[in-house]
Amino acid sequence: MTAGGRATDTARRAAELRERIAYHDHRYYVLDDPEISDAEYDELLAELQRIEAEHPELVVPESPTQRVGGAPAASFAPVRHRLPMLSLNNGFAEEDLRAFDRRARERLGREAAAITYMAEPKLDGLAISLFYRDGRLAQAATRGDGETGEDVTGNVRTVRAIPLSLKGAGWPDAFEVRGEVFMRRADFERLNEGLHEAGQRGFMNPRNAAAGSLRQLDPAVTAGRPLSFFAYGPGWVPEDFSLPTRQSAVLDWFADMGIPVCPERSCVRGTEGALAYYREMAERRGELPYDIDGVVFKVDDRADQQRMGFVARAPRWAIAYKFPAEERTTRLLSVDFQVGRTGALTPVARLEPVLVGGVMVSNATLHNMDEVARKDIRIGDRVVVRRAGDVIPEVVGRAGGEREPDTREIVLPDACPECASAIEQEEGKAAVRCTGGLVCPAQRREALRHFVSRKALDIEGFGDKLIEQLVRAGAVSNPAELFSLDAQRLQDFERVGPKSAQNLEEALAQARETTLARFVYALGIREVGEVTARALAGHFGTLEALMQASVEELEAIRDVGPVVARHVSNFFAEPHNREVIDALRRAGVHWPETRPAAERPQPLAGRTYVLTGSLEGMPREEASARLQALGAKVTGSVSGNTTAVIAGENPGSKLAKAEKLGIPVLDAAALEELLHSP
Ligand code: D41
Repeated sequence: MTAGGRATDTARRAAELRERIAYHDHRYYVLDDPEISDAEYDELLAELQRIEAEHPELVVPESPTQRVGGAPAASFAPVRHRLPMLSLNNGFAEEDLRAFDRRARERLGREAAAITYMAEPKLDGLAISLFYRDGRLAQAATRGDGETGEDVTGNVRTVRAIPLSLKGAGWPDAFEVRGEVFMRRADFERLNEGLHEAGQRGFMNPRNAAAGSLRQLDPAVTAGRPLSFFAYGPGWVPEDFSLPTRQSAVLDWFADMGIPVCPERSCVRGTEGALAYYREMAERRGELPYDIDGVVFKVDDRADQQRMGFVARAPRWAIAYKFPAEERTTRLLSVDFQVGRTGALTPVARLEPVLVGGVMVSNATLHNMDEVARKDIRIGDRVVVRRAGDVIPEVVGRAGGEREPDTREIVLPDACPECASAIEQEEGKAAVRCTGGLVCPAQRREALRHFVSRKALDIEGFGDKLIEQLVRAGAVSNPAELFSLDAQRLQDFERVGPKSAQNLEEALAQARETTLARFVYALGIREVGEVTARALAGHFGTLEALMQASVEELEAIRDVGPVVARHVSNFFAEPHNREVIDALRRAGVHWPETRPAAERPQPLAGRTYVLTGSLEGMPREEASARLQALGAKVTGSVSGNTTAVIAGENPGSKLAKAEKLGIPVLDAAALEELLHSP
């Protein structure tokens, strides 16, 4: 045989090995039905490695040998998602599912007919976006806040369950797949065993293991972590590419390309079909090779999905029906009172450690003293502890049976346990508060933790331990003072080396550029969460306008009730708060300004709508005029700049275009809402 012929044979063998390895990855990670042992798999991989070592020209980027992990990164680069990664609305009871189905039928005008849903287990992992270009994995990003995630391509390339190149042909030049990265229970247990043997701490549960492994800065570490992946839906696809018309068919198409999808997926009809699926999964939950925390139902027809659109970051056409939270019984050893950001004292139960839903629980909230009284809980009692997903474990109540003889009453302290200030109880309110305000180190600490948190100013590196030290040392007593810290000063603190001090200084520098919504949220005004903060920022446009707003003006904003309006107004009336805000601005914290509301009575400014089909109860011309009066632009053709398409009866091609571009579609009812929102 000629030298050329041998080279060809070797190339052929390498290709065959790559194919066989991909096949076995699929059997293992998708079908949960391996045909060969780990040792046999390792032999295939070793042979391929040998060939590639001798013939480096045969190495291709999508070879399984290339899943070893590249160079460690200093940080993850932000990735802006081409289409936002939405979240799922949750249901917890049969009634929630029935209501979901009823609304879906109403919205689709099909009260009588059963809707087909695609059902699948809800994996307990983390959502990621995969971007394929020319059939090769080009980029992977975490979900992040849904708008912007982190580039974890290096890590994801090490995940054997995720194909580096797609099978078959006919895929678009570029497109995005979304799914969940998770860890199977057996893999998790094996990983923990290995970590323990190496004298390292294991992970609490498979979810933490998956999240911790994916967010490793060193891909070589991720390469040693047995992560799995199932795709749950499409992301961005090119304008001129037609996806299959059904959700279930999209997933079948993914499977054809070698992208793992959950084999438990199934189409069901109506509420009854959905409930039967839920019950079946609840029963089989323990047999599945991975943890699930519920099931997800999605309207299967994608045109129907488009018609239904979404509200506040979650599609109207999907629901996660969660399994009931896990509960265990244990003993209440003692109760401490924790002071929160707003001074509220929360009774925290110290418990005899107990495993609840895979997590060791030794602390749980008792919420407030009214709840303690209502549940008649005493120290020494046996209590029921519940943990659901990521929420803080809570004491649900006293366990059944006779009360032990030696229990003690839970008593509220007469002063703040952190600063000894007086405590007060607002009339008619359960919450008890420390009156120390920002004199109280606990409140300072919590205010700072909130200020630097991800949804606030997102200042990386300021962990609980560092904040605690900063407050104790008197280095920082309010958020503005954070900005007077430099690398030099930060090195004075424990566990802050020169490198991390430099990183902290850079994080502070970056955080100075923010948005008004984040800034308002970061202030930590009582009951102002990110959604309210966004509403306030959007409505007023400038901080000055917001600070001057009257309670009446605030109350008039949608989603702002009288209580929140008062908290906002009180917050800005407080001289100390105004001083901190001034100091923050002097420290260089800034955001893009928009014009104040008074000059901008146009709440829909900057939005572009396209009308199509005949709208119930309103001629299209009228709809157009009213939208424009509120500042919106109304155009005739759908493009990337279109905010939403408003579709009535017999919509036509504009609807299809919107669907391709992933542009939200509103119906007549949603238009009404839009016209009446402030
Ligand atoms: O299994 C899951 N965890 C899962 C998550 C799933 N099966 N389907 C999902 N579908 C969506 C929509 C409907 C928004 C496309 C999801 C998620 N979202 C999701 N996961 C994390 C945030 C959102």
